[in-house]
Amino acid sequence: MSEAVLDLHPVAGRIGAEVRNVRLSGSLAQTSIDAIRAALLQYKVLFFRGQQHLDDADQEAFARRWGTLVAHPTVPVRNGTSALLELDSETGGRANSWHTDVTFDLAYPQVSILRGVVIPAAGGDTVWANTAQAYLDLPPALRQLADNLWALHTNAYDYASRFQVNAAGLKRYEEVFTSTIYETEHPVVRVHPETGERTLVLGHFVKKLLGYPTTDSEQLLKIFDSYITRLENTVRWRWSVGDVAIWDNRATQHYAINDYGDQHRVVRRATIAGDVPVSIDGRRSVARSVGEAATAKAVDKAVSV
Ligand SMILES: O=C(O)CCC(=O)C(=O)O
Ligand SMILES: [Fe+2]
Repeated sequence: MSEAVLDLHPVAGRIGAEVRNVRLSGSLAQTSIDAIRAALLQYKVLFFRGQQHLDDADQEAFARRWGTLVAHPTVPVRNGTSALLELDSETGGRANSWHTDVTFDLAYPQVSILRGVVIPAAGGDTVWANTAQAYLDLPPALRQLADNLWALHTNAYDYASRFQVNAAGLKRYEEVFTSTIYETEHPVVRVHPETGERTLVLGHFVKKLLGYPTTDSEQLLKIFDSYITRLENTVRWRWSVGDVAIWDNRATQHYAINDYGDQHRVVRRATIAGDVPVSIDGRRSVARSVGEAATAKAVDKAVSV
């Protein structure tokens, strides 16, 4: 069934659409799920207002319609749920850094489904960027360069240098989440398994570009990141309680704006298992090492999402 059955309202010019008149649930008709998936592939992120009827179990039941629900690899699931990740501003859950979810994992999630539970009176918007359009925006010579690049993604990096994490928060997460280190090599350009589009696979889990000295890698990454996050390539969502955002995690990055101070904000995420990325020349991503790292510092919830 085509997306024509959906009441679709594009939000920004290049990414994002609101879907009206749908009541999300685990028992939606398959034709509706198919139409929502088709719209998601086109718009990359979809927004549904007024879904206050969803509780945690309902969110998980809806998420299961998309595939296999997967828990975050290192952050404990929310109590009473099978796989929900809660981001609570009072316990450090502020993802104010551009990323694609869980790219330190080999087959990182295909789709994330986020529900607004407690939303500040002002602030706390989330922004998504279109990584397929960013690829197309590259000048041909840069595109050619990207086509041949691979990057090392990891959940272990010096996050304190990149985020405004206070000392108490840092210590708490180091104590609580000292855990498994993941390292994965992904192509910088992957072929989307459903649309065939080429998308850039970068974001804050990238440690470096393979084959380049660190300083060169940093400079090249800055160039590619600038194409991903330019404002024309993004959509910004002003949350209300009960809103649900669904994004194609293979074709987007996102950033949760941390501009709401001490106001409380809680969102809960379900993620759907993805597949191993494939480069344009048919090579699959490679997991370098997955194991216990006794001396490794834990990765905090805010920055490991
Ligand atoms: O807090 C948000 O709006 C987004 C957080 C995030 O990065 C995620 O849920 O994956
Ligand atoms: Fe995220």
